Amino acid sequence: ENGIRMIGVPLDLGQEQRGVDLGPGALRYAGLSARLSGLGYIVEDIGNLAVPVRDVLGAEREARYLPSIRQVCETVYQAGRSAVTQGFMPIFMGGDHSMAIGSIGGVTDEQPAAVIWVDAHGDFNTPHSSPSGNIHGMALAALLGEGFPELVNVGRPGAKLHVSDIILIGLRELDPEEKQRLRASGIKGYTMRDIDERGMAAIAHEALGRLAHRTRLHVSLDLDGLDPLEVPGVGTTAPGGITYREAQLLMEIIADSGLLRSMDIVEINPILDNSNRTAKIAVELTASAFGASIL
Ligand code: LYS
Repeated sequence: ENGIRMIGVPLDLGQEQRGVDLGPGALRYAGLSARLSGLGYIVEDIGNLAVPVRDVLGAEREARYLPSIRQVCETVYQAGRSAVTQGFMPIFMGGDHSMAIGSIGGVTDEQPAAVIWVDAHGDFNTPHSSPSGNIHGMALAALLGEGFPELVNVGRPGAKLHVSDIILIGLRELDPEEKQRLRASGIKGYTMRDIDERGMAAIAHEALGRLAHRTRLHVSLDLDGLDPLEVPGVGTTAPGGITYREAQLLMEIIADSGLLRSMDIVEINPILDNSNRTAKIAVELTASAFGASIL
């Protein structure tokens, strides 16, 4: 595949903060398309998928917007599946992280893929374990077959990933029950302590080694995995995150693997940002993941 397809998903229903629906525009204004075509890719941007506007969904609020999120994830799934079938590498521009239920489902429709999930959080809550009820904190659990059946069964019935297909990097903020669930799951997660002690290069190489049973890699990049001092434009900040340099190194090592086939860029909230800095950094990280190098 030498074509990249950009897919906007202005979904903000998985959490409470307004503004994350503006993420796709922020990435476009930061020059994502031009940056990738400058690397030699054919890039097409299919615009934004249809997402219901929160302001007209009053009655769904009690249900945490579950019906609408399910519907959007179905649409994202089909867009991801079509992109892969047509030989494109999709980049899903969020939107909040609940979108990944559709994107990762869609790109694994025909063939399995491994996933590197960069995040401060585990997104491993179920409706029972979640203290907030926000569905963006349940996305990974749904992909592994747990939680709302409406989300587990998006696109095709059941889990979309095996425990061994997924690696979390950047963890530092887990809810009490979520922490227990994650430990019991057997999912490999690298915490900030791991990164501090061992360095990002060692962790990136080890993570890719653990995922070597798959020939295709999806990166799910939640910008809150980075340090909020560097990327202030996110809704659920946690201090002490991945530095810009560490994130660049991770993306460059991912590029070296030659396995990257699809990506999510989620949780950018331009309203909370300084002059679109977060989207600009996201564009640079995406370029590195797709092969940009300094020299
Ligand atoms: N763990 C928290 C929750 O479930 C935060 C999730 C943040 C996801 N970006 O609400």
